[in-house]
Amino acid sequence: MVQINMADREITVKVVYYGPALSGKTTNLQQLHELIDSPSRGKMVTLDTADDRTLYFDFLPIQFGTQSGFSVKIKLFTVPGQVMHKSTRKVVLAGADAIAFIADSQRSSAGANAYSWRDMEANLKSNGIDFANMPKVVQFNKRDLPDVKPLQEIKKAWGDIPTYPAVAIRGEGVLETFRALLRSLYRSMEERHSFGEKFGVSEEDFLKGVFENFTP
Ligand SMILES: Nc1nc2c(ncn2[C@@H]2O[C@H](COP(=O)(O)OP(=O)(O)OP(=O)(O)O)[C@@H](O)[C@H]2O)c(=O)[nH]1
Ligand SMILES: [Mg+2]
Repeated sequence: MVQINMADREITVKVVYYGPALSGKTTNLQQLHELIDSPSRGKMVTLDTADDRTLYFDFLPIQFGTQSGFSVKIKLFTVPGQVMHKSTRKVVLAGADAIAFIADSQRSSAGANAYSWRDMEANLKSNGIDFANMPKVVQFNKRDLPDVKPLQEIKKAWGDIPTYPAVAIRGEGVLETFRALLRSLYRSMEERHSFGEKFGVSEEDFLKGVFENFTP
């Protein structure tokens, strides 16, 4: 739920990284945490088990200013991918403004990707969130591994939904995915709240605000 605080000139949005177990959701957030300059990024909170599986969620807050004087706060979350954590995923998804779906590119993971996508649709529905209008991008991670689905095949299968290849452990594709998601989020806020006109924050200003805080 986009929160707009006129008194403090502050906009807060929630972004969720969703996907099957071990697809690289936590790795994406860790990479973003490393790439963002420290005044803009908050402390990353990770709640996981001894074997690094997310138990509840990861959380990374990012904050930046725009030319119009509004500050933008982005709350980034990951869900726990393991099937048994379904109810936790539903809670983490509540109030989401945009979703990055992190899929595992290995052919052997196709079933797990599909299961997780349906699980996400169901959880959005039961949270009363409109799936069709949710800003979303899909990342096909782990391109470095053998026997991954070819990108052409992926593009064909996903049609209108933008897909981005990544090797998240090396930081490749992590920013591209995040940038595409924020662009899509901005456009959805523009449609719903006339964002640019009301707050004087253009798309360029919004994306620049985020990305000038990254050191490539
Ligand atoms: N080879 C390879 N391994 C990766 C890549 N990205 C992440 N991994 C590894 O995959 C494993 C799982 O990554 P996580 O980021 O913890 O996965 P997750 O999606 O958060 O998993 P859950 O929290 O269980 O849902 C870790 O050992 C990562 O180092 C990648 O691009 N290539
Ligand atoms: Mg995780």
